[in-house]
Amino acid sequence: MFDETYYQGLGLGGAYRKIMCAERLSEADGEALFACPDVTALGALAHHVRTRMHGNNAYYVRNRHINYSNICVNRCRFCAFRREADGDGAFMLSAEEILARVCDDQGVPFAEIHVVGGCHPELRLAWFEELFAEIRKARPHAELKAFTVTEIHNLACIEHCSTREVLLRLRQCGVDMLTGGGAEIFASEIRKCICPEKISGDEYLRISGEAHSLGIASNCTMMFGHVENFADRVRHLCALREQQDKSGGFVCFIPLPYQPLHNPLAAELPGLAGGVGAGLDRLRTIAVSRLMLDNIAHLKAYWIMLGIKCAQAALSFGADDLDGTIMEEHIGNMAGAGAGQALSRAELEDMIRRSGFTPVGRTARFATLRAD
Ligand code: V47
Repeated sequence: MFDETYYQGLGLGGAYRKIMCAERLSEADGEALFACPDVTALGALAHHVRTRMHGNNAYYVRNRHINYSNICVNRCRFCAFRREADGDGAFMLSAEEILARVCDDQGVPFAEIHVVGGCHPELRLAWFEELFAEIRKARPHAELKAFTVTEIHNLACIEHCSTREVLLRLRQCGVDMLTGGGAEIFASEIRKCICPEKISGDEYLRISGEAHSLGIASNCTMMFGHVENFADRVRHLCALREQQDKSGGFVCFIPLPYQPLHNPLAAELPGLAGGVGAGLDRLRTIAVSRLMLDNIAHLKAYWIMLGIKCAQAALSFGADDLDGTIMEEHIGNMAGAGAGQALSRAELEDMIRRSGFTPVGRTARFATLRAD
């Protein structure tokens, strides 16, 4: 068993004492945790914290992902999904096709509808307003999670208005929350390398805070395992924590392991991601994230990008959520994530039970649902 002496021997005595007293960890603590060679010792600490927060519960959601288009003006170098408007494989769903997906639920409405695409050069906000109003009409009880803050910024540019105005209009037509994508790694020198045209980390945080101030919740992410180092990850986590202190609307943090297929970043930097130790790096990152993010309630083990076995293990390394049924996923799958596109509710519950946890259904904003 791991006791205080064991953590002292690892140089983590200070962090151990803070964690046991539920005190905030410093940036230096975060770096020391990442440097720890014993991933199971980190996992034990993260599991202690996750159990203190959520008991034995592990959450999942009956959800439907919808990617309305892959046409995107940003040319992020890690992205296998995006296309130029006239490029091979570019697509744009019609409102009818989107509504058909929302309603394709075998009579049991999805608890969450998750809608994202690229930063389309022309699509107007009015098109989405009409679409979201239709979705609301068709499935009034589903929670609607739409857009990354990057898309919010893009819509503001197209409409020549402020991001606040875009958010107000989306709130008006029934958007409950924003998705967490687009954060990548906040450090500007990393963004210059992996997503030079995307909004800055400061802008990601500013728009998230603005949404929170309007009562629109959001998730947040970190894409890791590419050109960043541990210090970059710790600073990213601390920036999210600082924003959460100010605006309080982040519901869930999602660590996204970089998928290296069919995107230029890996082609230019061979040896990236997926190599020896990648699985342990995922578990280590999940554990340290749980320990650093003391003010964000939930941590999602996104099975699409982690893989099913790693997502199950992650529940014992600090994660309390598996995401959901998904039904259709392109962003991870096109970049080589091989876990598949959909899981049934029974499969998710089975995964959770076999990992030693109690499955609890939830909505997008983590309102828990009665078992039936
Ligand atoms: O914004 C893109 C990332 C995000 C790759 O909010 C990649 O509940 C790894 O944000 N390797 C989309 N990551 C996914 C996302 C998400 C997923 C599930 C739930 C929620 C939520 C959000 O994936 C993108 C980008 O940050 N991404 N390409 C890649 N090759």
